[in-house]
Amino acid sequence: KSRQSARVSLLGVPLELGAGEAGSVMGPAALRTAGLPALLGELGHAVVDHGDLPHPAPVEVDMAPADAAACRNLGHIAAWTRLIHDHAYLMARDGGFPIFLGGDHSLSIGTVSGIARHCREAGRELFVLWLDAHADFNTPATTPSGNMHGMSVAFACGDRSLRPLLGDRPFVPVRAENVHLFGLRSIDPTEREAVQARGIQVSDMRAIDETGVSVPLRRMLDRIAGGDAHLHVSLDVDFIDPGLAPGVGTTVPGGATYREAHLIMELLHDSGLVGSLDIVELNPFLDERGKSARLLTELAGSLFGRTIIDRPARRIRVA
Ligand code: HAR
Ligand code: MN
Ligand code: MN
Ligand code: MN
Repeated sequence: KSRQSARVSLLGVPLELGAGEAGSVMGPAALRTAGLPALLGELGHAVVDHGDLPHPAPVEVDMAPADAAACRNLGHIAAWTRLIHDHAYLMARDGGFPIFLGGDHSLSIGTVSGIARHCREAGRELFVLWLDAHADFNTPATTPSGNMHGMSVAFACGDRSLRPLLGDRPFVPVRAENVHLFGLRSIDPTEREAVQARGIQVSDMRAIDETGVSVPLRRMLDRIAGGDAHLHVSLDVDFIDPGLAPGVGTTVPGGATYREAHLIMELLHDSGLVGSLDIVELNPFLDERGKSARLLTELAGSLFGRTIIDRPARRIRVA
């Protein structure tokens, strides 16, 4: 848990084949260059950097032919998924706080499933906070692009057509009502139907404009607190407004402001509920002088206890 001094395990996932545009393969290197490991160390955490995963050879995937044809780079993504899942599972079981440095968002197919598998063994309920402009709830049958980074949440919630990505590893679904899409402002019509039908929690930018980020976030944290829970945070760079974080292939106007993004991290830190983190979609090729990598590093700092000034823990009642 992030509240006190943590044992943090960093794993670079230089993956870009799930995205429509090349460049996020350089994401882990940019986050290290921006000083993320050093910052967490300065904040008093014990940081172990496991380096980057090696690029695996593609595998055969036992998927229905029409579905397989709809997925770009399927054999590669399946190989990455299995490798990432194995590492995420072991890192979570090891008891530290795993941070996955991406890499495009298809890496979360592996991280969330690996962590879900550990949580089931540990008897812990898994919640997922998906900080993203997008829903990532497409399936092979609905994807408009074939890009598998747009399918990670559908996989986590149990879409059967994507199940073969994991091969013979045990699949543990995340309960749809435990998934919170936060910052949403770009969703395909078929995704919208599916998200609503499944009962996924959504705080779109309209809701955030009306109440700020703290009301819906505190509501989620209040729901989680008390039980034996693990909160996984998946931070897609395009959650943040493109003016602040241009280093991503899929910018969408109207994203989170600088302080909204920091406040989320500060509230998450104070909750002590977060157990793992993905930082994904950073594309250094599109960044402006390291601006996005630096902001992500700062945000990780806020999640790991960097504060402006000390303050007593205070619960604000939400409506
Ligand atoms: N919904 C579109 C698709 O599936 C765009 C998805 C873009 N995804 C990301 N990750 N950038 O959030 O192709
Ligand atoms: Mn390892
Ligand atoms: Mn995403
Ligand atoms: Mn996105």
